[in-house]
Order: sequence, then structure tokens, then C-alpha cells
Amino acid sequence: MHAERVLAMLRMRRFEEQCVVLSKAGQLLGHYHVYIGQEATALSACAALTPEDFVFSTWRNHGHLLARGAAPGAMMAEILGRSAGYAGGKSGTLHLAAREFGVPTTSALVGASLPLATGAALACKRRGSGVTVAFFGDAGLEEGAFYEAMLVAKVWQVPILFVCENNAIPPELRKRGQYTSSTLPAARLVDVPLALQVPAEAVDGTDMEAMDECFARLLGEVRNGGGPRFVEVRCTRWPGNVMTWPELPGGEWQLSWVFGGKPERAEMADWLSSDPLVLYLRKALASGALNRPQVEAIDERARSEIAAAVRFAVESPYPAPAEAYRHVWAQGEQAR
Ligand SMILES: Cc1ncc(C[n+]2csc(CCOP(=O)(O)OP(=O)(O)O)c2C)c(N)n1
Ligand SMILES: [Mg+2]
Repeated sequence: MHAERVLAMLRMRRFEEQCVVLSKAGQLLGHYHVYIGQEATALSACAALTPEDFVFSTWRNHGHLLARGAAPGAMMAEILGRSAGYAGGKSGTLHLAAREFGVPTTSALVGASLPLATGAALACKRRGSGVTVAFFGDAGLEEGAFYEAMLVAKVWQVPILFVCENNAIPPELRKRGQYTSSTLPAARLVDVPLALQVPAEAVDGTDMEAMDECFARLLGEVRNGGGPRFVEVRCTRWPGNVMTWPELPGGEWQLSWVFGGKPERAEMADWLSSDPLVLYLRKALASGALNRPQVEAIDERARSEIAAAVRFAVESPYPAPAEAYRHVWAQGEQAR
């Protein structure tokens, strides 16, 4: 269990570090976002899902797809706009999706996937099985689509879990159990869904065990016909998420930081106390569930998997120009 989770988290982190490297090298073109520092949330939530369940996400979607089991190679190919990608290179990172893993679509528009997710949850209710998880950022609560989706989900009692990933919590406020919002009059995010009678709670996004308990319980309630639930996952923005293009502050994440080594950059050193990967590894090491050579071997495996994914992506050709006109309209079987 511990080794699997560590491998999954490291796979996500090494994958996205390579996105930064490829962007700097001119291979990943345009705007993109990474999920570094939030990996435990996707893993913990998706651990409570079955293959028939649906997941919806945003521009920060890489971790959600990997947590659903999507292939790093086909994902990277899509992100680089190559034909071997999940959408033949047409969606890129901002709309990355993999239907075969229960991720029908993701959206770069704040709040836009929430009504779609609610529709998928209605489909689950009608067919009598499955649930939907909608991952979105804290800014989603500033969009009308959020209120519409939440209201419809509640009135129709559809099986959906709204997972608001609040990555805006500065470490000093985390210690005091407080947080801020620039535009919401509600002092606590959970007060918003509670006003619509949707049960809501907050969980620490750096604590995998707390999240495992929370997601298993809430998804159990949703699955058993309890109607929608809302959870605010509190995490702290990774210092590499700067402006439009992410940076790797001080280079790649180092395993030595788990064992007391200090990053050169002060902002990284501060942030490590909010890094779910560091915290999970320290706990696993302290309890004896894993030892250092095991963790080193897991990291080596994650690195080589991701190196293979990058090779696969880079070797895939760009789509032929004529492909631009395919998949624009539903045809034949698809249209029925
Ligand atoms: C409807 C809409 N308005 C504005 C934007 C520009 N925009 C992109 S990301 C973002 C902030 C999103 O913040 P949050 O939901 O907290 O997610 P995070 O990026 O922090 O994960 C904004 C305003 C957009 N993509 N869509
Ligand atoms: Mg945010």
C-alpha cells in the first residue's frame, strides 16, 4: 500500500517536472499548469472509485488522469500535441481527457466542468450505478456555474462529490486553522454549499490518511443515495506555480529533502512542511513501512517510467493537417 502510493505520487511529480523541462526546451508549447503539491488529493479520492465512476477536472488535470490510471506516455503525447495522445494531439494539456479511464472531459474555463459533472451524475442515477467526482479550484466558487450545478445536484439528489481543491492556504494561516478569500463574503468556503443544504466539510490536503478516511466515507454516502457532498481540500500553493509558466524552484524535487537535506531556495524549504509527498514519506519511514533504499528504488522506477513516457511522446509525429477536420462533428454511429 505505502510503496504503491509513493510510486503513484512520484510518478505524478516526475511527470510534471518533465513538463517544465519540455516547456523550457520549446517542446511543450503554450500555457499549462501542474498539480505539484496536490498529488495526494487525486490519489486518495480516486482510490475510492471504481472503473465505471466519472471524474471531471480543470486545467490542472494531469494528476487526476494519472490517478485514474491513464498512461503517462499517451498523456505526454497529448500535452505535446502529438498524434499518439489521447485526443490525437488536439486537446493538449488544458482539455486533456481519457474516456476509457472515466474522465470524459476537462475544461480550462473556471467552473465550466461542474454542470457537465452534474449531468454525468444524473446519468449515473438513471442507470442505477456509479458516482461522479468533480475536482475544481477555489476560484470555482466565484462562478455562476458552480451555484447552478450545486443547486441542481441537490434538488435532483444526484450522486456527485464536489472536491474543491483550495490551494490558496498560506502556511502561517494553515497553522492557525484560518484562510482567506479575496472575493467570497463567506469566511468559510463550506458555508457556501451548506447554505444550499449540501453537507460540506474540510480536510487537510497534506494528510493522506485523513483524506482516505474522508473520501471513503463521503463517497460511500454518495454511492448509497445520499445525494451530493462537498469537500474543501486545504493545500498550500507550490512555489513553482508562478504566473503563467511554472518554474522548478532550485531544480527537481530531491529525495534527500525527506531525510533532512535543505533546498537552497528559501521558499521551497518553507513549502516542504506543506508537501504531501514529503509528509507521507516521512511517516512511512518513521513507522518502518518503508526504508530509504526502498524509497530510492521507487523513485528510480518513477523516473524511468516517465523517461519512457517522454520518449514515447517525442517519437510520436504531429497530427497530419487533414486531421484538423476530423472529430469536429459527430458522424455515423456517434451521431445516434
Ligand atoms: C471563466 C474563466 N475566467 C477566468 C479564467 C482565467 N483563469 C485561469 S485559472 C484562474 C484561477 C483559477 O483559480 P482556482 O480555481 O483557485 O484554481 P488553481 O489554478 O488555483 O488550481 C483564472 C481566473 C478562466 N480560465 N476561465
Ligand atoms: Mg486555487
